Amino acid sequence: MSVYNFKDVETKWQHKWEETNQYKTDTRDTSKPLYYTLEMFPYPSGKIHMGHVRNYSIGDVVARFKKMEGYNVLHPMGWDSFGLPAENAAIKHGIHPAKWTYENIDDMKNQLKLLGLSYDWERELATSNPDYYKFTQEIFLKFLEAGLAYKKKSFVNWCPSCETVLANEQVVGGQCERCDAVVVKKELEQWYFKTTEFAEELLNDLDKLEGWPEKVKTMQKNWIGKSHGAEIVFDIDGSDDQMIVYTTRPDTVYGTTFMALAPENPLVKELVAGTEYEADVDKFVQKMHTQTEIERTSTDTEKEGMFIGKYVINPITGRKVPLWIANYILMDYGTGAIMGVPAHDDRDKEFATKYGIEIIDVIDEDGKMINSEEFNGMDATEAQDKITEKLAKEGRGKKTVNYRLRDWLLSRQRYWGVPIPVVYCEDCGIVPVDKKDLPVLLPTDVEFTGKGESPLTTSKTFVNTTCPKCGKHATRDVDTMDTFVDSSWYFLRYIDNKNQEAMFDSEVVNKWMPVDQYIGGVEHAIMHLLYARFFVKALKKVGMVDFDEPFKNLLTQGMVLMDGSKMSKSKGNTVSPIEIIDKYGADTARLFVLFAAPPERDLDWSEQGVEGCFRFLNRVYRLVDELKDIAKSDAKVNVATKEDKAMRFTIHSTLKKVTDDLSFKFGFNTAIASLMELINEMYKYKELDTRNDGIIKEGIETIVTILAPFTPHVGEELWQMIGKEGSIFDISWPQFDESALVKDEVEVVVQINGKVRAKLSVGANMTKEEMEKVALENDKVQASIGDKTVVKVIAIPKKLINIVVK
Ligand code: ANZ
Ligand code: ZN
Repeated sequence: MSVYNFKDVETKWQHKWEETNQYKTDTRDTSKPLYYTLEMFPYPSGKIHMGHVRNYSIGDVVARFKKMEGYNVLHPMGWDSFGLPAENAAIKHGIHPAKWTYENIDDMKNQLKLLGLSYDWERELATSNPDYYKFTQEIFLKFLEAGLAYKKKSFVNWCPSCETVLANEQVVGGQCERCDAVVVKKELEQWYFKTTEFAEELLNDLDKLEGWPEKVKTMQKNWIGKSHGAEIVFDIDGSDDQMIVYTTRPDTVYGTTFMALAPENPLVKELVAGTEYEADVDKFVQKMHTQTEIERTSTDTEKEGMFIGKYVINPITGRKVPLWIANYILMDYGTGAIMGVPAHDDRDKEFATKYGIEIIDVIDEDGKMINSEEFNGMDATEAQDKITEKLAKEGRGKKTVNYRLRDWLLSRQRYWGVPIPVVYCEDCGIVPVDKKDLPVLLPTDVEFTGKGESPLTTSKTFVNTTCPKCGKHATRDVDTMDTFVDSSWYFLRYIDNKNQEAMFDSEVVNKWMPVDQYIGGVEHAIMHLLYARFFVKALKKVGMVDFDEPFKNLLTQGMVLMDGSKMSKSKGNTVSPIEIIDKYGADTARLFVLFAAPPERDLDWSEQGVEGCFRFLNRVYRLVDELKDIAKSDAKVNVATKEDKAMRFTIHSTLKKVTDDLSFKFGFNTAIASLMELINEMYKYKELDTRNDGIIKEGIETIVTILAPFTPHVGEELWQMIGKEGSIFDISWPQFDESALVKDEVEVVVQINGKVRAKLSVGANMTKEEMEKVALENDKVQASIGDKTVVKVIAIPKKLINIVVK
């Protein structure tokens, strides 16, 4: 008898898999159907956490099951290895970001390997490697050429005390996260990707994504934020300037009692130049720079504004109303200007009430127009169109749609990211670097002071270069790309990661994409998933791919909770996966995260739960160990007794259920639960004197096969223990035996004069005559008949026996 020694078992099989290259995938082999399963790649923080264990265990079951189902499975892993933490480590501890990153990758890779995941490590990539970011730069150039990348002035958060640019997340309540100084805005020229060009497609194609959770699609939909409305043109009194507003409510135009501009609207400067309002407006605009957009538009934030000395003429009524600037008007939404209708807009009402501005109702409680001249009495919904038409006729407005989605600001004033491959030449302006000169390498002679606009400006070797067009002196862009750029195309590179000539072979990529199953955290519902969708659409536009969407099916797994709250470093309530693996083994850790909750739900961590899984694996191990000789024999299935029949029924119905659970839904927990029942039945069956060795053999083989995708090391070990050669993951997923699922006995109803009087269990193949006989002999039936006379008996096989009495 041997005992389950998980350490030996796991080391043994991990080595074996590596030796035999068990998980290597040839992406050019299209002889089998293709299946691409992918888990979101991690940021190399240095340590895996339970969220990773859960994410990757789910993906691993999918990969192993699909492989056994006969697919050529692609299941890669890599590193999202550019980003701020590496740079912060450099500032804090003086370690170079590259050293910090690559050491973390090594550590984390070793930890991941302990989990026994079926990755093809030959496809590993790291976005910070020049042979990856070379192509990130190439994509940037393609987008630039196609007009999908452009440069524009915009504001960044600047901490005057740290003298550095801050990411939005580093600004808390208008203050610097590090030193509490008030953050100001600084205007810089920055690069954008034109995500808005695909706003409509990004919205409409959500309907095609049937394999995505509704909640994620709704979040994206809201983020894109399409609205229908009108643009209305107002004249500014005593000025040649006009003011265009975007409104979703043209029906309320008669109720306009003030107009307002975003403080940053360039029109503001122009209008107040040289007036008594100039100084105060300037102050107000400065103040606005200490509030984030979210704060400015939050309903909790007090509305603030000032009159700027001008009046605006309502194109439909001819009425003059005062022009204000207001904190809640954003520059980059609509036209950066509004018509204020306090009677029907809450924000406007709050503003008007505070500043004593008039309020005019233009719609009554029944939704009918009032105070609106010729439109009075009309339904407001109808008036929306009618008023827009009237304005359009006079050249004063038009129907429009508007999106909340903005273009993607990708410049970051950071070091540890992809250099933007353009140079600035005094004569030629912005000049793209030649493709043959890629990658533009990140220099290493950079100082990490935590100060200044962009660390790359401190490199002596990087900044100065020559213009690819005219050969004269030029300077490089000193910003790097947002790391979301890196993660927007990594799934394409995996398919052809060794390609040095091209980012990928489009022909192969077109065959494998879209990813069949993508798995990751719901925190990526908007940014990453939307950016990746944009990338695919943009790459299609520049002719690199022929599909529209990156991810066919998406699973967003729930969080791992500890006593009901999220496990997190800051809460100090984390459980180290490595400690768990050390104590119970990777198979137990995997089994627990798969068994404790359905994948899309949050999971409560419980050490008892882990112990339970460990005991279960021991129980399976003992069972197989005890019965291994029978399993090795060539015993044949022979169904002689009721118990034989029942055992086979359990074996095959479990197989059927698990196959269903794995094929059509992520029913890992229910699959494991039914496997546990099968094992209980097996424990009972083996004790019978009449047990059949063929059925035992069949049962053991089925148990080991079902278990293998969940706990692959134990799976392999038990497979070998019962005398099988080669890896269990090279066999085909077994088919259940339909005939074993046919029951011998069926339940039939006995009716007397139409009323149900008894239920009987009878042989499924009984004839009508046999059924009649059994029914009439039954005690209950006899009692019901009493002294009445049986007139007629009608039997319907497998269903019922109807007895007519008088
Ligand atoms: C007049 C009006 C009357 C409005 C009314 C609403 C209700 P959604 O639906 O989110 O697209 N708006 C327009 N541009 C703005 C900007 N740059 N900053 C802040 N608010 C802006 O919102 C469209 C509405 O938001 C527009 O319709 C406008 O106010 C305001 F009873 O115009 B409305
Ligand atoms: Zn030049």
